[in-house]
Amino acid sequence: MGLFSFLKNKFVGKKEDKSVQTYEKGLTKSRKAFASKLDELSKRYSKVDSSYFEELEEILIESDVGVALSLKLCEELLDKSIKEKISEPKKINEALIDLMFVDYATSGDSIQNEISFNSKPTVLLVEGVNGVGKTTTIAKLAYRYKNKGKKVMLVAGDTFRAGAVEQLKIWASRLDVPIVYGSPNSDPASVAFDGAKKAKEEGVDLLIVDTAGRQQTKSNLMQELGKINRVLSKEIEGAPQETFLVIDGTTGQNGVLQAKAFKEVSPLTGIVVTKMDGTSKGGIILSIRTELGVPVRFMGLGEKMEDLEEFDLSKYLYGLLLGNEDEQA
Ligand SMILES: Nc1nc2c(ncn2[C@@H]2O[C@H](COP(=O)(O)OP(=O)(O)OP(=O)(O)O)[C@@H](O)[C@H]2O)c(=O)[nH]1
Ligand SMILES: [Mg+2]
Repeated sequence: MGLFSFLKNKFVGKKEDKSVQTYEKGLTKSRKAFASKLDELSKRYSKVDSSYFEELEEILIESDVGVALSLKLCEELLDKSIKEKISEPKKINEALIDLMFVDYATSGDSIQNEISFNSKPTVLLVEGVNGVGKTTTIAKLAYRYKNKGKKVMLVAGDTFRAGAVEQLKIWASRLDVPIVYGSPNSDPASVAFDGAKKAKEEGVDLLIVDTAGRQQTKSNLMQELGKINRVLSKEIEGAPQETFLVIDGTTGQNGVLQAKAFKEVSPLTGIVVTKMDGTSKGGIILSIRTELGVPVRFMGLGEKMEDLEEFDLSKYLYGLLLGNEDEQA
C-alpha cells in the first residue's frame, strides 16, 4: 500500500483526533494552493509527459517546496514513471507524496520532536529574526510542558525592544511560571546567566530563554547569540541542550536563508514554523528539512497558547494534500 492510501485510511473521517483537525484547518490555505492545483493538473492530462512534469515542478516551487527539492522530486518521479511504466497522472501524484515523505524522513538527524529532559535544568534557547513569533512560541512551549508536569522558568533575554520584557512578563503571569529579567538595555548574556543560576538553585526542569529579534545579516547581533551560548554553557554543562530557530511560515524561502545564517552561529536542534494558519506556502517545511538537515519540531497554528502542534509528517502531508476530501464532497 502506498502512503497515499495509508494516509487516507489513517486520517479521513477521524474527527475525534483533535490534532488531525488542527492540521486540516491550519493548512487549508496551503492545501488550496497546492492540492487543488495538483488535482487540476492531473485532470488536464490523460497521460504524463515532459510538460506534465514541468507544470508539476512549477506547482511545487510556487508552494515553496524550494527549487532544488522540486527539481529533485520531479526527476525522481520521472525516473519512476519510466521504470515502473506509470503514465496515469493521479498515480504520479500519489507517488509524489511517497517521495516527499521519504525525502523528509531520510534527510538529516533522526526525529524526536518533544524536548527530552536528559539534564536538569534543560535549557532551550529561542532565536530568530524580528516578529516571527519567538515570544509567543515560548509561551506556547511553557504551557505545553507545564501541563506535562515540568517546572518551567522563562528568561527575558530580549532587553533591546521596548515592551519585550513586559510582553513575556504578561505571559509568565498568565501561565503562572517564574520569570527572570534584567533592567532595560542590560546585557542579554548577563540576564541569561542570572536565569541559569536561578534555574539550578530552584530545581527547574526547563529554562526557556527568549532573545531579541535580529536580522541574520547583522553580524554584531549574531555574535551576541554566540555570547549567550557561551554564558549558558559555562553555568550549566551542555547548555543550551536545545536551540530552536523560529521561522515565520508566511515568509517562504527567505526562512531557509535565515536558518542557514543562524545555524552558522549556533547549532540548531530544531525549527519552529509559525503562522502556518496564515500561509499558502506550507511546502516550506519540506525544503527546510532537506536543505538544512534540521527537523521542524513544532508548528504554530494560531495566536493562542494552545495553538502549537508537535510536527507530525503524516498529519502534515494529510493536511496539505488530502484534508479537502470532505470539502470536495
Ligand atoms: N496567526 C498566527 N500568529 C502568530 C503565530 N505565532 C505568533 N503570532 C503572532 O505574531 C506576532 C509576533 O509575535 P511575537 O511572539 O511577539 O514575535 P517575536 O518573534 O517574539 O517578535 P520580536 O520579539 O519583536 O522579534 C504576534 O501578533 C503574535 O500573536 C501563529 O502561529 N499564528
Ligand atoms: Mg519577542
